[in-house]
Amino acid sequence: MNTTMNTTIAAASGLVLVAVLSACSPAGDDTSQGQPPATGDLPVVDVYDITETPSVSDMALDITQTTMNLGGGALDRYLYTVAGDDAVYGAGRPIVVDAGDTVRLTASNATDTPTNIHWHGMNVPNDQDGPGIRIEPGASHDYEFTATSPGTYWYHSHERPVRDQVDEGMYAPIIVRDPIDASYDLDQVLVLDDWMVAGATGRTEAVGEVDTVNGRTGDDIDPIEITGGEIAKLRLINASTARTQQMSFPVGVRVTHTDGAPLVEPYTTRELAIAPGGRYDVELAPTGGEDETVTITNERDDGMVIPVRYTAADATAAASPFVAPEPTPLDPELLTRTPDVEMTLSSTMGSAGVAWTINGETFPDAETFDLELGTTYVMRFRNSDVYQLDHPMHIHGTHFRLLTESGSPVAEEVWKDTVSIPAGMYVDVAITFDEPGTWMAHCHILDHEDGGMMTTIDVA
Ligand SMILES: [Cu+2]
Repeated sequence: MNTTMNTTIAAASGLVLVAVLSACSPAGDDTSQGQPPATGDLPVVDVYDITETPSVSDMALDITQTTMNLGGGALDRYLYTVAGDDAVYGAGRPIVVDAGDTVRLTASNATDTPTNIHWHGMNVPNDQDGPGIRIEPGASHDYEFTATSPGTYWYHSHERPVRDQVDEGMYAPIIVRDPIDASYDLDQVLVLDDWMVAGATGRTEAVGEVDTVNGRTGDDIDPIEITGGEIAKLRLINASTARTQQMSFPVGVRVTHTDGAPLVEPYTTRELAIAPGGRYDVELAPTGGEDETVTITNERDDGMVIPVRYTAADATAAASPFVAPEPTPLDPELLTRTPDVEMTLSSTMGSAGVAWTINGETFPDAETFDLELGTTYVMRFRNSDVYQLDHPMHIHGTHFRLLTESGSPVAEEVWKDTVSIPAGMYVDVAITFDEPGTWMAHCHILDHEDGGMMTTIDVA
């Protein structure tokens, strides 16, 4: 694996040239009269292109209900938005701040259901984390915390049933910028999701049939525009409540961050499997002598297609501004230690449908854990689910380091807040909490979380 700072990614030769789109009309603002706004009618300004977006740390957020056209159907959904703002945020209002900023946000609940906000992946004080707060309809709540670590995060409801709230749109990106991010020619957030417009396609989970990128679908998905010699930072967020997004890139992209955490050893790939709740930051720096439009796609034949419009230039590939962190020493004892905490993930058929369990019980009856502040523990997630489903486990309040997968050491230093536990496998992680409080641990397939696959870790 290449660790040189200025590694660049050249376009693979032999790329199939997709017809270059000419005279492409911008996303229209000619809303059909009498119809709810279609996602294609969202403003021409791409609010998820944050290259020039100023950092704003004091803000008001309205949690609203609205109707949109999506994939040919009218969709009732929730929306994180701003009162009086003309922009329609198809994937919620992005928050963009600088590392070290104190975020002050007043969230007003204009929906008819209680809700709250969880800052997924962000190390915030326990009383700001979300699950312990309830914002009643018509009420508001002030959140305040310091955005300590730069990275790609998202914020979403953690009010049960969490699946209903998140699946129907109670989420948005929150980006904590590193000063070096200003060196990218393009800084683009890509929120991936699927929506149930006609109905669910999943067996036991809410899997929608309409795939979206930043709340748009089909031909309405904004293209990524890039010229030879430029370098883009793409921040991929999987907001799907149940589906792992299997992303394919037209050229190699360089992965710099997992779940907001910088990689000691960035790597180049053309495939990324992003579990629900997970994020990857990648760099795209194509070169080549001909204009062409290629696509970033997911695994579905009729899924998301993100056009990449490449303009040729007589330029060498751009150097990456990314600076990899120094490796964190790993105590080898952690690799062989009997786990301090073990969570066995499974499911049983109960009278009310499938019960999703941790150590044989469902939340709030599942085994809880008492851990000491600042102590490093080995935590094992064992997937014994008879349904042979992967379970992406998310821990609040900290990141953890991957140690082993079914006993095999993870070769690279990787930190995550959400890790997919493949069916029949077990994954050991090293975890240290630096903030006291009661923290949630749960599957981020939110049907499973609501169905019981959640517990708490008390840190003192
Ligand atoms: Cu699960």
